[in-house]
Amino acid sequence: MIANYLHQDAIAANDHLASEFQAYSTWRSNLTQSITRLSRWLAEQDLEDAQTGLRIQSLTDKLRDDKLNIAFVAEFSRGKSELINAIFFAHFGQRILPSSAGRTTMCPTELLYDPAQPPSLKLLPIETRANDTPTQEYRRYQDEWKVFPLDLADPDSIQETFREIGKTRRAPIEEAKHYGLFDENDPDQVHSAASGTVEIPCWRHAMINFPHPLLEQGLVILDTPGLNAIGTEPELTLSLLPNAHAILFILAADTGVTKSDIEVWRNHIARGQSGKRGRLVVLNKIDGMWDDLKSATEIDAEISKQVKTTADLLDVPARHIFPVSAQKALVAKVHSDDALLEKSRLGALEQALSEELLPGKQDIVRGTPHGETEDIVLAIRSLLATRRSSLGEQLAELSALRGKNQDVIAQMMQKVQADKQHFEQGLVRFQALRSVFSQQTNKLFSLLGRDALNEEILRIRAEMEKTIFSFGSGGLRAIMERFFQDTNAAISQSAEQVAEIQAMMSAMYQKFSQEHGLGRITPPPFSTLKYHKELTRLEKTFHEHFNTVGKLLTTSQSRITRKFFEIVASRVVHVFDVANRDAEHWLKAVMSPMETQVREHQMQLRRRLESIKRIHKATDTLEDRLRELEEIDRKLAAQVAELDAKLREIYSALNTGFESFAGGKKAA
Ligand SMILES: Nc1nc2c(ncn2[C@@H]2O[C@H](COP(=O)(O)OP(=O)(O)OP(=O)(O)O)[C@@H](O)[C@H]2O)c(=O)[nH]1
Ligand SMILES: [Mg+2]
Repeated sequence: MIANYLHQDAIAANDHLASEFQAYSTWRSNLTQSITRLSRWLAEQDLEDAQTGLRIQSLTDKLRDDKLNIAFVAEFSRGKSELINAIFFAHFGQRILPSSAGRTTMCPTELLYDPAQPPSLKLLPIETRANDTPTQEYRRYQDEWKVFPLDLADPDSIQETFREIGKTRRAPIEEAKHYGLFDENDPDQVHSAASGTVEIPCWRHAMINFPHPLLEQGLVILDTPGLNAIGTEPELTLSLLPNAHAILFILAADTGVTKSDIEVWRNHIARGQSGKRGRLVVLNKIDGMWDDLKSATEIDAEISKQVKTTADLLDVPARHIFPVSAQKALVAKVHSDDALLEKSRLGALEQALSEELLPGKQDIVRGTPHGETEDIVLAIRSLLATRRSSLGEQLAELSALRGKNQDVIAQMMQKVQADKQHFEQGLVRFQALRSVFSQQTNKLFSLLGRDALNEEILRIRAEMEKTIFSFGSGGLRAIMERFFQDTNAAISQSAEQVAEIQAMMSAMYQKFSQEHGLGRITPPPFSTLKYHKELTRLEKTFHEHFNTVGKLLTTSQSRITRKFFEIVASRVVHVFDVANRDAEHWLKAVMSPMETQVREHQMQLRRRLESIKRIHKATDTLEDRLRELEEIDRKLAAQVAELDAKLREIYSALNTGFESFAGGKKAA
């Protein structure tokens, strides 16, 4: 029975999100195919060097692993889990994610699908919070997770297994403090800990591997526990939420906008650096306002009024707020009750979600293949152009020999030989340049490398340890400021190094083009701005953290601050890793066209010399040789035309998607 649910057809035809997602996946796979065709053709034509091959490979890998992240964020009990059930899992005919009054979801829960793994629920024990290792790191160590297999043929057992996510236990106060889960300044917590124990979640993070059609296509759903709780993983704020392509913030009509809702909104969502794109506000539980004694118009007016109030409180336009009833929508979908589904207003939210999410995501995804394929094609085209132009020179040279005597031919031979020698002298300079280049590259990598950064992190850790009992945030704040200054400085210095390499290569390109007629190439630009930006963002989060904890730190706040630092540090390491990889690619892109051109030029000189020698010795007739060269030129011209056609094909794959999205929107 379940097998049916997993099938595409099981998704209601009017499900906007599903159909838009399908269009997006098709777009992505068409694009991948056209890039693969280019790569195959280049290989057939013997035009694909190792670097081009790698670039195309990493491009298609990226397109295949492309994920789309949606996060559901709110205070507890606003209906996050119920809304996920209604939007994504209604076709199961029951409530898949546990949803109930009070705190239900006790740890961040990711739903995704990796076909390489069997369907399962994986849980990371809360005890792992005793050390400062971020959850992200634990993803690499599978044996730290407790795995529950899922029997897809049995929804009841799945439901039962998922209840594990909400498990809690009572732990001694000391233990809870150790995990950063107890705050002695919170009167509620102190009150409930009268017995010397407190209730803590059993798990720190949950991952659900589940073959849902949307998850199969790369959707990742993040359900979060009520976010304003002590012990919220800093990782949510620092990496999971900023990486989400869309965030749904959920309020409940029965509670209205409470003080803690506003805190969650401010701390986790509104401050998002990348504009307000993909942020949707949901006003859930509007069914509480349905009243048989009132007319539909009266009810609508009341809902509109609450939407308006909410919009004012959050400072967002009213049209960005979607009143729904998640619970009634789930019931309606399960019982195929169209009237109720309409009344639940879930359709409008689903449509907005797909319109916000997919085109925005498509824009991001589109950027890379566009630039990359254009670069690759340009490099190959310039290679072909060099071949053609030197062929042209050869043709002109040989044509000029028509009707000339042996002496003239001999003179010509000497001239080509002289050219060859001159170029070989130039090559000595090229080799010298290469060795300077590799020295400069080493300098660049020592600035961006892990070693220096790791040392810095160790140093900061030790300094934090020293200040931890001074109970003031001032010392820690100063330490963190230093950390960000140092890391920013390393990036700035690497930018200077990059500029030096760039200037040197430009000069070399210019010289080779003037002296030996090689094609003019401008080394591609390299900007370090995005790394600075990411560091600034991390630093800002840290400042906000200090602002919320205040001047005096309790021991548990110090502990949290330390954990916070570990997450920030691991993000900074990530920034440096990315910078390293980018720099490596850039260096290749700077050096390899030069290498290719030099190699080509050398080959052409050899061929030129060879053909004149043959004519000189009368082994070939001049006319035969000219015809041969003309034939080669025709083939080159055909290659250029074919290459351009392949690029056009990729462009059209890139753009077709856009039209189909626009069409989808109109149809919806
Ligand atoms: N009347 C009504 N109740 C709802 C609606 N959506 C959710 N609920 C109820 O609200 C309660 C909380 O829902 P959950 O889905 O568990 O809320 P949550 O935001 O996931 O809460 P936590 O997991 O505790 O953070 C449950 O009892 C739901 O049945 C709705 O649209 N209308
Ligand atoms: Mg929940």
